[in-house]
Amino acid sequence: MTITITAFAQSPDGGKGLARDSRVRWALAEVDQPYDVRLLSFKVMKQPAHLALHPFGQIPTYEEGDLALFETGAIVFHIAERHAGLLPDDANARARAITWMFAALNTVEPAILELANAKLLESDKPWSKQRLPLVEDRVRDRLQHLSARLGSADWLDGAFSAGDLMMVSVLLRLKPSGILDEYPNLAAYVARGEARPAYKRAFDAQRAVYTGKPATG
Ligand SMILES: N[C@@H](CCC(=O)N[C@@H](CS)C(=O)NCC(=O)O)C(=O)O
Repeated sequence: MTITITAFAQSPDGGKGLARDSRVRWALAEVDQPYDVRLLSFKVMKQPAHLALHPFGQIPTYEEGDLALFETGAIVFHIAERHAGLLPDDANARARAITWMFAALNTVEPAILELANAKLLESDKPWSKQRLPLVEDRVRDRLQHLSARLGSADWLDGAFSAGDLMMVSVLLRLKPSGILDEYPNLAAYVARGEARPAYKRAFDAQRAVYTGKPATG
């Protein structure tokens, strides 16, 4: 059955791989599933046809036959459940990998998004300079704990899993800030994720939207 995802026709990051379709593309590449991409303008994302797929008018969405999903956590989880390679077979290890997906999305990503918003949307506010260090320190707090848990391991819990895919995806947004480099094991962890052939395929596929090549995986 054909899988179709949605992505920005014009991503604010210009193809740096930070739009959240990238993590879905990465999951599909890891399990070797082809997919089509429907590119949407910001205007179309807020219109009824897309709102029927995504109640908040965002990307990405995922369609497969009569199944339509939104939220990258749910989408990557669905892909990982349906195809071997992203979740361990052992039930407890599987539950732990799923836990890391939630940790990435619920515990680490909010602090990182707050920092991105502080820089992008609040830099002209009179209180911005005072607030920024507080927001950065909240990110550091999360990274410090994550760094301590990862230690010298390659991945968060044994073999690479959907938990790592989600955590690396979330951490990637920090690269330009320099904060990630304060935690060399986390910087190396992200680099390991980016070095995976499936990540590279996904990155190139989202980048192709800007270089004029076909936007399919
Ligand atoms: N929690 C959602 C967040 C989705 C999200 O924020 N999508 C962004 C693109 S990365 C978007 O569509 N932004 C445009 C908007 O909100 O209008 C997920 O993980 O899927």
